[in-house]
Amino acid sequence: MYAGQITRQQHRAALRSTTKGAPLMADIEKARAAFDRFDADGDGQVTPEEFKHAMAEMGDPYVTGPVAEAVIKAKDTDSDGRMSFDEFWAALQD
Ligand SMILES: [Ca+2]
Ligand SMILES: [Ca+2]
Repeated sequence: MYAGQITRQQHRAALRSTTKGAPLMADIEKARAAFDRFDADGDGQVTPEEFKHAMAEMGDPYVTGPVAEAVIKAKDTDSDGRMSFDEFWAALQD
């Protein structure tokens, strides 16, 4: 029965590592790469201006200033007018 206890613990540990809340490392790296593409000056915050430029470079010139602002505002949970990686990541989890 000692072995059974160990198995139960291992089982619980395995469950923990695959819970929905625990993102895969590859997902974070992918999100980080996407975020870095927006964050042109690399300060860890994406401004509406940076977002607009990035979208234009990716072939979408129709994202105007007000549109970019609305997109950033929708993800900007601490309302500082810019999107941090945490806010970007949270938006991806929806
Ligand atoms: Ca920036
Ligand atoms: Ca923010």
